[in-house]
Amino acid sequence: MKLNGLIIKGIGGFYYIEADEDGKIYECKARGKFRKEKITPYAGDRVLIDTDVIIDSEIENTAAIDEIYERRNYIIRPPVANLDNLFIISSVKEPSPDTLLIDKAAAIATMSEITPILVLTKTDLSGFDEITAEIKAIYDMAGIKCIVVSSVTNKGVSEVKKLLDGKISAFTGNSGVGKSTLLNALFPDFNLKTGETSQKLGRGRHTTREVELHKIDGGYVADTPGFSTFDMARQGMNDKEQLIYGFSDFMPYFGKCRFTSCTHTGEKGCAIAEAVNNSEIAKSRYQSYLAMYDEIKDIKSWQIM
Ligand SMILES: Nc1nc2c(ncn2[C@@H]2O[C@H](COP(=O)(O)OP(=O)(O)OP(=O)(O)O)[C@@H](O)[C@H]2O)c(=O)[nH]1
Ligand SMILES: [Mg+2]
Ligand SMILES: [Zn+2]
Repeated sequence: MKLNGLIIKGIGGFYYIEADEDGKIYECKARGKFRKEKITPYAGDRVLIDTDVIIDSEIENTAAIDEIYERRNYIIRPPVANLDNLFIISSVKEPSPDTLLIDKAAAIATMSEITPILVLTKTDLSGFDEITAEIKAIYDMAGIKCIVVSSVTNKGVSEVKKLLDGKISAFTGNSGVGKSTLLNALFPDFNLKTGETSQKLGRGRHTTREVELHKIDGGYVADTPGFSTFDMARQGMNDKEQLIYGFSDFMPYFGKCRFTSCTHTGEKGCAIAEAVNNSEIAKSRYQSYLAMYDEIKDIKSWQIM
């Protein structure tokens, strides 16, 4: 029997697919043709499965993935397809917020037509009100929604929940920022494993091991493993001319520079640099653009995957 479904998670070459027709979870293998075509099935992919294929006689519902339907969008790290929202989770402490990292993730989302939403966690910890306000001001100005939360006091949690309902979303961010903890605060039934942050490293220890979509009110939300570094080549972003489209707050000034060839990296008469000087664009956003431009410019072809 052929069924349509959604990939919930993939581990070690096995994929778990929720079928539309019966809501059951099927354990699947992908057909060899995908490997030949270098297509990796992602969580969030819509697929056609063949339930007559038995991959393990010990397991009740098994199938093979026959077809992966065209993706609306996808990101490479974390590997997820067909997202509405990318929640960029950043903690005020352990690890400390990093605007370059936030801007990289926001740019990847924006370029893929996924809505980036910033969530500042651990704001119950004392002594971080100033940094919280500072970061919120940057993203309010950039037109990126910023929600201040605490999974301990539940502050802001219902605001996050409202944005999740009816949508497909993924949580991303450094290891230890509190992605799984926040998901547990939102949906106690998930019972996700959470970790301790290491005092020595000031960050988490990669407690979440794989991307998994969880069913919620009319939608899905994916917990993902944290990362410790975030480089542009690995995100498949290697075209410096395209980078500007990752910064929606720069768009009102785009095309208004003196030179049409302006790369906005210090040329005379750059409308974007001028907007930064006039405090119409946040300085840290522009600094991130420059750092990312520099990083992409130096990507060698062997780094592109
Ligand atoms: N005080 C405080 N601690 C928090 C909060 N959210 C998370 N933590 C703590 O931060 C640590 C890491 O939380 P996790 O939820 O495991 O972090 P994660 O982002 O899922 O990490 P990975 O799965 O490794 O990517 C745990 O010790 C949590 O208790 C919060 O809002 N306030
Ligand atoms: Mg986790
Ligand atoms: Zn310019």
